[in-house]
Amino acid sequence: MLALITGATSGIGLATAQIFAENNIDLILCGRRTERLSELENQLSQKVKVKTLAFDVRSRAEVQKAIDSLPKEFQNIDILINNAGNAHGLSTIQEGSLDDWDTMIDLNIKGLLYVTKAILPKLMNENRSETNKGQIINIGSIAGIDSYANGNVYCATKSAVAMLSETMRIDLLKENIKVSEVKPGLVETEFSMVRFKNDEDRAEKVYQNYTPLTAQDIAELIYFVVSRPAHVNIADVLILPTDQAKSALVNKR
Ligand code: NDP
Ligand code: 8X3
Repeated sequence: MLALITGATSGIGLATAQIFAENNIDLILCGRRTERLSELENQLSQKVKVKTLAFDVRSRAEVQKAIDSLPKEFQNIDILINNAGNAHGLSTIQEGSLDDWDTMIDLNIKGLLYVTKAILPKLMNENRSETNKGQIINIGSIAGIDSYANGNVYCATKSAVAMLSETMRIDLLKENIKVSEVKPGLVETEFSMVRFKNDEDRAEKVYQNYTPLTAQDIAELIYFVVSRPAHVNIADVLILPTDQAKSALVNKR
């Protein structure tokens, strides 16, 4: 089995790369931070075959060039984890930054589409049989189904991921490809550092006084989803910290 993971340099993508390697899944690891990609390659290539690709998912040209550069042994991709994504800013619609909005739309929606489009010819491999399904897992969010104050554009991008996951499942029904969406609640990663533009105090507060999910929790779920038998598709999962009931309802002590 060979998986391509976007956003493998931190958080959920990194934890997923590690759990896949422990379970003998070869890896194509993507992100922009090349040093982190090299470190990961050194670490995980002790266990499985690893290829790294540094590109910005917002650039159609970079995405296509990176995928076209894959050597023959990394062409037959079985699993695509569309994980690269972030929130940028947390403001009302009247105060939000157009640059942040562009970044989120380009990253969370268009980036997911560019990568999917470039990988699909490889997933729709003619050697696929009824027992050898391809699989796409899109990382959405509770934010895509449950809005919160100041979440506007981030929530909208994750809502788009939810609808794209459903419609991709319809379009790929006859192609032997499963499509799943995993929607996490609050997970402690670099997500809030990115959202708050490296304001450490603000980022830390997001995860204080309750127990958030870890990236490992999400990676374990993703591995569960990819390790089901061919006839089972875990199509849509919401995973929350026990201390969270809705986007904006957290049992803080
Ligand atoms: P992190 O900030 O830890 O990881 C984000 C990853 O995305 C990094 O590997 C980063 O790599 C990559 N990335 C960001 N921008 C780009 C870009 N332009 N091109 C290519 N790669 C990019 O956050 P998480 O692990 O938490 O987030 C992963 C996914 O989970 C996202 O889709 C997020 O929306 C979703 N999610 C997160 C939740 C949370 O509470 N943390 C909850 C629900 C969903 P690099 O910078 O090297 O490019
Ligand atoms: C990330 C979780 O609540 O910050 O999708 O939107 S939240």
